[in-house]
Amino acid sequence: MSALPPLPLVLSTEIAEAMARGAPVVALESTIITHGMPFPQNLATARAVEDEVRRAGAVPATIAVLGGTIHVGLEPAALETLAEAQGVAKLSRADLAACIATGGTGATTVAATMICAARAGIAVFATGGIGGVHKGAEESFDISADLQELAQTPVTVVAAGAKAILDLPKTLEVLETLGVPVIAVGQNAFPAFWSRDSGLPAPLRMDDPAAIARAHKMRAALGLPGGQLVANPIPAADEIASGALAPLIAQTQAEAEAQGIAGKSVTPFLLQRLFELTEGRTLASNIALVLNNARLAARIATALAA
Ligand code: PSU
Ligand code: MN
Repeated sequence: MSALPPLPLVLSTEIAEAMARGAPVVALESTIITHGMPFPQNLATARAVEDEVRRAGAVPATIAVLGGTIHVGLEPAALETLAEAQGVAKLSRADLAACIATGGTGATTVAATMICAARAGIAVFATGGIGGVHKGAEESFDISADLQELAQTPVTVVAAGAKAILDLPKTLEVLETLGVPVIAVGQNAFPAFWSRDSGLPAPLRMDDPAAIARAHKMRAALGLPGGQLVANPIPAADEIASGALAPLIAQTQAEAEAQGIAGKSVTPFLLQRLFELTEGRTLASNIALVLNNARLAARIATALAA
């Protein structure tokens, strides 16, 4: 085989500077912007999350592939273009190299953002909720590549648990099988994205960001690949009681099946339908929990950098 091509990865000026002085940096994904929220709330949220990371003393690095180059840290104009664009590709582990090789543009999921963050030397990443094992996976085999990525790539991901549209017991089982630490913060229960309590105990609990940072380093010292899932419950004021959502989740699930929605389209379809059915309440909660995760991720990144 001939020599490997150089990886087209550029850091924004702000991120390059931050990395050079060892400042805490928090990676942010772009699929939540292009596929997870409607315009214009997606753009407002992306900006607010960056501001929240800054206020908490770290530097935000939103990641996307633009014209065949991985961008770590998006200029404001690029963020705006991405938020307004239609039909942007959703990139996971399987799509990333092909998109770059063909000069394409795409938004990175949790899995792809972890890969790009790790290549850029960023260890902490904040998002809303990770992908997981879908309900009915015993038939559909729909299990997000995010779970495998947590097993392989050394990034600590702060999320409000996994989305309640998923089969949470199976998601926790797969994470255990893959050896991914699942760490609840401030409570014993595993959170369920829009609700604080999934009714399932989290395998681990750590309330101190510095302890989470030490555990991240200890995995590296042990020579273990992979990252950690930090499960940060949505603030109480912003949660939607799980009982209220369950019938709507069942309804959207049935609609997805009836319409033959499969593969990458499943998660965006379910999120969009729940947003419609709750008249925007799921979106308001989603925004609140991402901001909350950005704050915690900044504290973990700060402890790691110290
Ligand atoms: N969290 C959100 N909204 C989202 C997602 C996560 O609050 O839109 C995205 C993430 O990018 C995650 C992806 O990686 O959904 C999971 O998609 P899939 O189930 O197809 O792997
Ligand atoms: Mn899937």
